[in-house]
Amino acid sequence: MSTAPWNRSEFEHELRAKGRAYHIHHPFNAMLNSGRARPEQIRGWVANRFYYQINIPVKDAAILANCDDRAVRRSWVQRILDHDGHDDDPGGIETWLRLAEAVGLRRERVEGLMDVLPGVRFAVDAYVNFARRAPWPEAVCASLTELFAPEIHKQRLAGWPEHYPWIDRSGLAYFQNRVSQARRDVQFSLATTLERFKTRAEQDRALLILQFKLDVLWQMNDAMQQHYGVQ
Ligand code: AHQ
Repeated sequence: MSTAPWNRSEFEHELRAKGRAYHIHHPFNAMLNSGRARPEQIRGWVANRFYYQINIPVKDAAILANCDDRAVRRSWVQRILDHDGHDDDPGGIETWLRLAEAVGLRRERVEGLMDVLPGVRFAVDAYVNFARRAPWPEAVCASLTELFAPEIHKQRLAGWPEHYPWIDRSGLAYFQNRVSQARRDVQFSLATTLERFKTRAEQDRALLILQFKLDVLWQMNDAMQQHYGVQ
């Protein structure tokens, strides 16, 4: 087996090839985005994904705390602002709560995390704890599942208004915001990963890290499918 490192485009190709395990292909997500979900399944998904959303800035703050590179911190700090909000931008967490209201959930119930399933909680906590302990470039690499995120957000924006006319369209603003934010975020995290994972052993490690994060997202869907069913 070759031990020579991949060149930049080969390494990027290997990272992008992991997309076949992205949760866009999970049966629960396929049900959501093909219009087959019942309102209580959508409400369950929104309430459980809220736990992921509120932990993203916590995860990103862990990366900042571990990062000794000022230029990287200057770029990465934007991710916290995107979710927590700043100035007159309410941020992604508030926008997710507006999605929750649009699907018929009460804010207090969602913020109280009453519906968060054990499998969702454990998967999200595994991601945050990984970011706390891993060298910051490894946690940057884990965020590369967002290579595949614009597609899943565009699927929701294209399909939900027709499939779920009972959801006020303004509630979908989160997905609209993430299409451009994910594209911007991934530019930085991909360049950083291609730059910092140089030997073939490091590149193989990067693929394992990306698989771990793909498993986090997949497990969240497994837990929701088991609890809410899929038809
Ligand atoms: O809304 C999402 C988000 O803000 C992020 C941050 C990023 C990370 O740092 O790991 N990953 C991510 C993702 C978001 N939405 C998911 C979805 O399916 O709506 C996709 C997810 C990702 O691909 O990692």
